[in-house]
Amino acid sequence: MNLPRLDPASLPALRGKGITPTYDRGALAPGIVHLGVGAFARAHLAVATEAAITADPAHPDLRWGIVGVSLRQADTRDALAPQQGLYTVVVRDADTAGQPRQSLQVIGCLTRLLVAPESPGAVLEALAHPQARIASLTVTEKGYLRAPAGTGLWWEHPDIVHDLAQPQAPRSALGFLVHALALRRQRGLGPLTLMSLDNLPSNGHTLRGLVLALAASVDSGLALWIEAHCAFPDSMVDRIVPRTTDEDRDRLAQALGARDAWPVMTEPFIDWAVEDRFTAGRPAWDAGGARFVAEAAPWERLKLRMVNGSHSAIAYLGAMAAWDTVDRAIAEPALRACVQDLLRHEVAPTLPALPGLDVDAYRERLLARFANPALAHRTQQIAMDGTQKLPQRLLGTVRERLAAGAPITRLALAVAAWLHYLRGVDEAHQRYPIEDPLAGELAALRREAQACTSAEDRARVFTRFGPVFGDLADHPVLVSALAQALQSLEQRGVRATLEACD
Ligand code: CS2
Repeated sequence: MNLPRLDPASLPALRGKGITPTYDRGALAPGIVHLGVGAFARAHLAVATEAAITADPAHPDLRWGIVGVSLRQADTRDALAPQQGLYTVVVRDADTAGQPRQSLQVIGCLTRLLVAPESPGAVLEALAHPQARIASLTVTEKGYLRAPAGTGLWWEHPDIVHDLAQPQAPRSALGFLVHALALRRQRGLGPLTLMSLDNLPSNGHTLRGLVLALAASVDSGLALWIEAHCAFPDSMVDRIVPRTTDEDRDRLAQALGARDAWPVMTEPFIDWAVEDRFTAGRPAWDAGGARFVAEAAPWERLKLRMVNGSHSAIAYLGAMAAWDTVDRAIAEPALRACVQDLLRHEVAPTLPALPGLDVDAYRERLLARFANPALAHRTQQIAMDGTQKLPQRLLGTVRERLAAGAPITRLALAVAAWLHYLRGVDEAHQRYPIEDPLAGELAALRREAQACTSAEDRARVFTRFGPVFGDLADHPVLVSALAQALQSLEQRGVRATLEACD
């Protein structure tokens, strides 16, 4: 069927009522500059911002248009420029009878798209725009350029070296932020709120440390100015947003009555706990599911350990067993039981009590989210970048459990599943690449481990990998738990290992 492209002209004819923007998009100010305008930000930040703009439909708050910046690829801009930034959020799940259902919303607040490598100057100017108030980031764990074996900035990283030499044309998110703040200061403009929306513990605090370190090496006065004037609220973000497929696009076109080249697929659930510390105002994001909290770190810990920790466990076990998607994997009774026990007995006891939180209900709702059959979230997608994810998702919990003398059987199985995954071939003999910024180091580590004859020695070698295990190197209880899990995965496979998990 010959359907029109989604764009401002096609809006009036779209199927479905009340799914398109009602305010004057052309009047939106460029108040938010978002670095890393991938699927997650478009299904989370932009959805909450759209709700905030229209919280009072009679008086839309037009301060909050989003300028989306891609730091590497041009694909998002190429797809969305012909649509003038319009795209569809497709919320999918199944009804009580198991029938798939979906609801659609066309988002209007993404008003401009930039590709940093093509026009770094335009990105700096967007951040230095007098009407910009917030710079937000979803650049993934590896985008923060933290030193592999430490907590500070990775000074030797080629992008940092480049950004110090080329202030007019940075490459990294940190480089753009620091050099744009220098421009704002020079021009006598106000400061920005810098808001990380990535799955990192104390993400605002972490961002602050990195920005201040880089700024201090550019100009110590700049670092002092940023410290005194910019805010870095911590936030916990939660929404499952799988990669969009061609089939998703085709299905959406039929439902919408227009072709959208760059829609996002997500679940009904959305959560966002963000500290209410904004230096130049903020949208009423609570109209779109956000909660303003005094301290976000405990919510981040809950989310990283429960949601992301179990997600990574499912991803590695599922990928090895050739269970392609999260819902397929969690439908395996032995995997579900193992994840449930991991959450209940090994993760939950390490969590702080939080006002209004019923951790059992949180866990059961999480398992229902994972079981959503309409998302088809690929285990291989979640499996990428393990070195960047495991420390905050699983190893912090391991560390605390070990210090308390508490059992770590299932946590060790999850970590061992990652180590096992590094062999690059699943139980159905399918090969896959190891996508990780430290892939070279991991390949060398695996070679070293494979040269050992006992599982115990192999596990010991793995624990000496500083960027992931840090001070847990050679920990005897961890080594023995990992050795047992690794041996079972290697010899008996995922299913039998899970079935034997008591
Ligand atoms: C996932 C997350 O890809 C991953 O690593 O664990 O993207 C996860 O879907 C979100 O954090 C859920 O909020």
